[in-house]
Amino acid sequence: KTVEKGFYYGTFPEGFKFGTATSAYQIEGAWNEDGKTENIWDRLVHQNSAVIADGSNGDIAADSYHKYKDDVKILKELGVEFYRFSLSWTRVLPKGDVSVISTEGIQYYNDLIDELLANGIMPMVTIYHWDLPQSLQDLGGWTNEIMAEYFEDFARVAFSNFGDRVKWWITLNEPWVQSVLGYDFGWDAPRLNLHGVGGYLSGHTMLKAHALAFHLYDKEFRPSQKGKIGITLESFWMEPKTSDPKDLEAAERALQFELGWFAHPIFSKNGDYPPLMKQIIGENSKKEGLKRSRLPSLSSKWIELLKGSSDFFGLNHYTSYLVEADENGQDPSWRRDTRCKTSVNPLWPETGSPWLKVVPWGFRKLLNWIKKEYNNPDVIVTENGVSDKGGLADKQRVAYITEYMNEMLKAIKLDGCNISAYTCWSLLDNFEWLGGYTQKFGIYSVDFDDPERRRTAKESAKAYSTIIKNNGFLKCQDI
Ligand code: PNW
Repeated sequence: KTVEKGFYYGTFPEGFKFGTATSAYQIEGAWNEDGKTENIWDRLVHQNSAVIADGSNGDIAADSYHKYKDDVKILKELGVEFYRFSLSWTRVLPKGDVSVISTEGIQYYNDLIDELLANGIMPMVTIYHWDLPQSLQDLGGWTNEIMAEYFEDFARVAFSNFGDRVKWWITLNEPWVQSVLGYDFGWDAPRLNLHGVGGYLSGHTMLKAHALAFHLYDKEFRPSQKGKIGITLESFWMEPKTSDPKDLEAAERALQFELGWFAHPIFSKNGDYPPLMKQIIGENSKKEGLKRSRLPSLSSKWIELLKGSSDFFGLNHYTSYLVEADENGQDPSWRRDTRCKTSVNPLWPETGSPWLKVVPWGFRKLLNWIKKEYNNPDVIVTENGVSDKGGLADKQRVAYITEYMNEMLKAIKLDGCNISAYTCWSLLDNFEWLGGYTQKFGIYSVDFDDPERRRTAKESAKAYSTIIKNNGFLKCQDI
């Protein structure tokens, strides 16, 4: 029997790849060293430390700027095939634009990439993971469409300096989080509460930025460098709260407003924003007496540029929500436009992050939704993981990784989903944005009181290592 008590015993398809991930601001530190200048997170933590759970910042973080060799050592020990990290924009381009290219910044990433390759680990590079140069934020940040071109310029610097060795590129990490949490809710940097408008403008620019970088790579770099390039989107699974058709529709709406917003223009057959979003935001805008929709429209030129502009579907997934139809949120706002209320089942186990409950089966449902909605694209899971409050005996993380990976295996073997890689978030305990250092996501702990920032394997690192070694779940394995 392959499935026993809901657990699938078996292995991942041949060639399936395992990795782990971090992002620049969360681990590098050295915030103002060697010419690096201020980005939007530097600005937020220095000006408004009260909004960070422990008043902390990423000034030193895990100090990976100096300790990258330690990072590669543990990656090797883990046995992962690839490492996903991101580039710090202001470390490479201190002015935000290409008038100055930092030799030290380029050197740092060259050293890291070379160290990885020397140890047989493939680099997977995210060009942008939320740390916009403050100088560009001063021009309006992602609400200003010109940002798409600044991003394209930055991407060109990345491809031409690192593309001889980097064969796996991710343009943007989670444009939904950057747009909604950064420009609509007013939580994350740049912490603008431009509800109902700013998030959609930001998302619009981020989509264009992605398309420009994709086509730049495709035309000018792919022929010689022969790598892959895609985008990473995040999504909760949205489970209808009841079987009332109203709640079924609400759950579908919630998925379209989070994942569909960015996935539909890129991965659907017709392209453009999801019809549901266009219709609802258009109607709401009209009711509000506006002359045009708060959701900008994509011209046919951009619809064509966006369609199919990703070699793979990068997916970050952590948890699920229960969804019911409701009118709530500030008027106007992204939340209100969704006409949904989200909640959780009190039986879902809690973790170190208030928004994250353990719901492994939601992962399989989400993977199946993507398969159906976007014609079974090649999915690369670019993040999945869980937080706790710390400690090396992280039993909950071992269970989380095991169960989520098992649901992913079922999606592959039983449902025919196309999934070719899995990335565990995160390699290290790090600066968890507004959560500071109070929410630990690492499979390695970092001693933040130790100037050496010593890294120590947690039980989950060993468990993940075993899954990788076995390429899945063997019957005899003690789980
Ligand atoms: C990811 N949410 O984002 C990020 O890519 C990582 O940088 C981060 O450390 C990790 O998750 C853990 O939080 C998310 O509240 C953050 O909806 C928050 C949400 C979703 C994704």
